[in-house]
Order: sequence, then structure tokens, then C-alpha cells
Amino acid sequence: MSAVPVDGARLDAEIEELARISDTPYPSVTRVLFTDTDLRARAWLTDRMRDAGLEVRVDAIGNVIGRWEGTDPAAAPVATGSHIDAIPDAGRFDGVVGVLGGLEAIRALMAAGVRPVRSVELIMFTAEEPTRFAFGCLGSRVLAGVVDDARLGRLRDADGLTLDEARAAAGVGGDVAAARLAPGDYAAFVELHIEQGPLLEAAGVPIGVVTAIAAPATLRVELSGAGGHAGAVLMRDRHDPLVAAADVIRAVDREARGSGAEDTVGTVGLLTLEPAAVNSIPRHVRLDIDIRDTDEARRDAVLERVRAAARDAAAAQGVTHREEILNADGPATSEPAVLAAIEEACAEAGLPAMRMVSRAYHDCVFMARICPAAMVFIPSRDGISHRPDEYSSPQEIADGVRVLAGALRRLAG
Ligand code: HGY
Ligand code: MN
Ligand code: MN
Repeated sequence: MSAVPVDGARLDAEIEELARISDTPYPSVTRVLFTDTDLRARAWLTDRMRDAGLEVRVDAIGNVIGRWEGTDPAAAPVATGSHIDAIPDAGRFDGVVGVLGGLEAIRALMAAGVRPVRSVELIMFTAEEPTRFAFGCLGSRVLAGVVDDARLGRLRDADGLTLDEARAAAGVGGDVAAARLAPGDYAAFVELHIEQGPLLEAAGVPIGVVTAIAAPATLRVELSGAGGHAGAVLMRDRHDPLVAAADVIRAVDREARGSGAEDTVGTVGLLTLEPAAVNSIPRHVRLDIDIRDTDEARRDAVLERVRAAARDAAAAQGVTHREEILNADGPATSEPAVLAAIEEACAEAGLPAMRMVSRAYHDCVFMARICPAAMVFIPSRDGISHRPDEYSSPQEIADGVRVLAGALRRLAG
């Protein structure tokens, strides 16, 4: 088999077009779950899928799924896909390369006259990013059946809206529990994604073959104190939750650096403060803390030390402390047969490849819970992502699509 030709110009134009459906000006992309912008992007994508001849359906959590019927419709399909939602002020390639690149891989196979035995499904997963409900990979978690109704019922956005209210407002109906897939519903899953790190570019290698995905966890810590007048309350009488939070932030950095392995990372990316007035002592502080590691036990050990540090910091300041583990997921391991299909596709396309671990999480973490799965990475310029200057070249993207098409062709028979 030879690699199928890919229409890189059309794909590049589509990526640039989708990038402008955003709540922040190009090249910044902001596209948060079920906002008007997200709905416009979803509608635009659905049109692209239908233009390609895919049968499109939307499940109860809002996953958008395009199906290319195979010669054996009863056989479990092969799936590919990723996400098009974007955290605030991010880039135009994160997730999008896997959705539009997946669409292009299917169009390229169609144009080459390939007739897959297994149907091929392209999935745009709902809310891979945690922005709206502080819970990432919402769509793929539901498909994998790893989140229960009680946890979904507890989700609230910044305005206090529930997931069901947000779904209803977005016109997404149905029973979420019924969206859950059974193991075997898919024969395989392959996700194309930008690396979001510097390794491929540094190695001068165009393709990454992802063997594992690091284990993500999010800890929420809420600290509360009496607050009061910034001028009138003497220092000896203060109980300031923001001072306690400063100790927590230092602890996250210290414990992640001190884990004994460079694979441990810790970040406080979200801090909210009330009443947030220059002349008022903070009353409530909320920190969402992201801790990850390729080794789950080491991640959990760091998580426990951060939790203890937060309790100590609260006690030292005389403020109250509440915590919640928003998610603590295991790592994902790729399936050898899927890795082999990817590597054969690389050889066929004449593209050098290197095996690597993903430090970012992806919907593939949860798809790997219910079917054989793996990922294909392409380089990120300077390793930059989650920034407007995130960039992968049309050539790098087309190379990734060629490999994805070759892998899908093998997996779909
Ligand atoms: O945070 C992540 O790893 C992904 O980009 N949502
Ligand atoms: Mn992301
Ligand atoms: Mn992503």
C-alpha cells in the first residue's frame, strides 16, 4: 500500500476558518463548551462532515460523530477524533488538528477509492477542556462510562448552571447514561494531536507515536477567613486566606519539583478571590490545582503532600479549609496493535517516527479504557501550546494526516 495523497491546502484553509469562530481575536482562540461560539463551531463542523458524505449524529453529552459506512456495517467501527473546544486565549491547533485532520484522512481515503470493511467514525468530543465545568474530557468520560450520574449532577459552571441546564440551552437532549459505550463497541481508536511540547521539534522527527498518556489530577482547595477593612484590621487580628493560599502555591511547586522525577508537574492555573477589592482583606480564595505524572502512585504521593500542606497553611492562618478532588485519573497505555498500525503507516509514508509519552491528557485517555487506542503526534513550534502563538506547519499537519489515514486504513481492514 502507498500513502494516500492528502489535500493539505483545503485542510489548512479549514483550520484557519475554524480559528475565526472564537471569542477572542485571531490567532487567539477561545471556544468554551456550549457557548454561542462553540455552537457555531459545532454547526460549521457538522456541515464539513456532511459535505464529506458522513452520516452525522450527536449523542446526549454532545459528542458529534460522523460515520463513514464500511462494507460490513455490523462490524465494530474504527474511530478517530479529538476536540474543538479551546481554553481562554489559546491556540488554533490544539484538538482541531485531530478533528479536521481526521476528516481529511477520511476524505483522502475516500478519494483514493478505499472501501473499508469496518465503518470509520470521526468523533468531536464534548468539552475536552475543563474550562466551563472544571472537569475535562466530559464527552470521552461519558462514552467510556467512567463518570457516574452523581458526579455529573454536581457539576456547576461559574454562573451556577448545571450540566443539564447547559445541555438544554444548547439544544442537546437525551439520557447521558445511555450515551455510554460498551467495550467492543469500537474496534480501535486513533487520535491525531499536536505534541504541545518540544521533543519532536528538538529531535527533528515529524511523527510521535504515543505509547502512554500521563495521569492527570485536579485538586480544588477553598480557604475562607473573616475578611474586613484593609485599614482598620491590625495585622495581629488577621486571618487572611490569600496568605494561606500563597503557602499552598509554594507547596505545589516544591512538591512537584521534589518528587524525584521530572515527569511530575504541578500547576495552580486558576485562583479566584472574593471580594477582590484593594482595600478589603480577602474572604474567600479558591485554587484549582493540576498535578500530573506518568507514574500514578508518584502523582498521588505528591497530591497527598499538597493536601497536607493546604491543611497546615489554613491552620497557620486560622482560616477554614475545604477541598475536593475534582478528578484523579490513571494513565493510559496504548495498544501494541494500534501502535504497529501507526508505525507501518509511518514507514509507508516514508516518515521518521519516535515513540514517546504524552504529558498532556487527551480524550484518548478514556477511549483507551474501552477499546485498543493510541495517538499520533506532530511537532509544536518551540513546544508552545495553550497560547495564541501555538503553531504546527501545513507540512507537519499533512504528514500527521497521512499517517493517520494509513493507520485507519489498516485498522478498518
Ligand atoms: O490539559 C490538557 O492536558 C489538555 O490540553 N486539556
Ligand atoms: Mn488543550
Ligand atoms: Mn487537546
